[in-house]
Amino acid sequence: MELYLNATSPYARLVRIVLLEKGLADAVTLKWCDPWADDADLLKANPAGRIPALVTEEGTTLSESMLIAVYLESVSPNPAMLPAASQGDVLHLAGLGQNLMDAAFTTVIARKHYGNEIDDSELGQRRSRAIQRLLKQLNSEFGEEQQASTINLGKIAIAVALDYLAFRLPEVNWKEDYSQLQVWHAGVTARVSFQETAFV
Ligand SMILES: N[C@@H](CCC(=O)N[C@@H](CS)C(=O)NCC(=O)O)C(=O)O
Repeated sequence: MELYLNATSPYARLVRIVLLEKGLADAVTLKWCDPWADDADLLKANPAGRIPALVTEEGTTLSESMLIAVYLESVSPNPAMLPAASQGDVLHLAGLGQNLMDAAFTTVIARKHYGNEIDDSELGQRRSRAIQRLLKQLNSEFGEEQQASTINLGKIAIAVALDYLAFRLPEVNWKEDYSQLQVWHAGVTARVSFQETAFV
């Protein structure tokens, strides 16, 4: 398999972490690229020009991080990232994580293209409020009952989104405001799969 990616995409990092957790890293060739520069090989694989894009052994290209994660679950069911017994809970968390990722990523890209004043626009304000509401909810959901010893797709999505926030929007300062979440996040990101894929 081949995975088109860069080092700063939270979506590509989620896929890499799933690969590492499943012991599939050696089955994939990493194709580093710049999706914003219309990389020719990436455009051939994924006409949307977005990463992550996974080319399977059969030569089929998959896009969208969550869809790629679902596919990898079928390639290598164990260890399960989407365990059947708790699928509803895991997908609930995966959705919260993906929404946080989207709100943070869109903020970063909007700033890059239109300047920081875009934060004051109607959409910029909506994204900012969504980030705050999501953080509040995640902080309340990750109490002591949530152990960091097991991992799944939902926890991966949330931990990557939180890391991305700290990396690209440090002024949000979520670690200071949400101490419960910070403790949970530190436990998850201590895993080798997170350490090996840290944002740079
Ligand atoms: N919903 C997609 C988002 C993918 C995405 O936005 N990727 C960004 C990089 S982080 C990208 O390739 N952007 C290039 C573009 O939009 O042209 C997923 O989950 O994979």
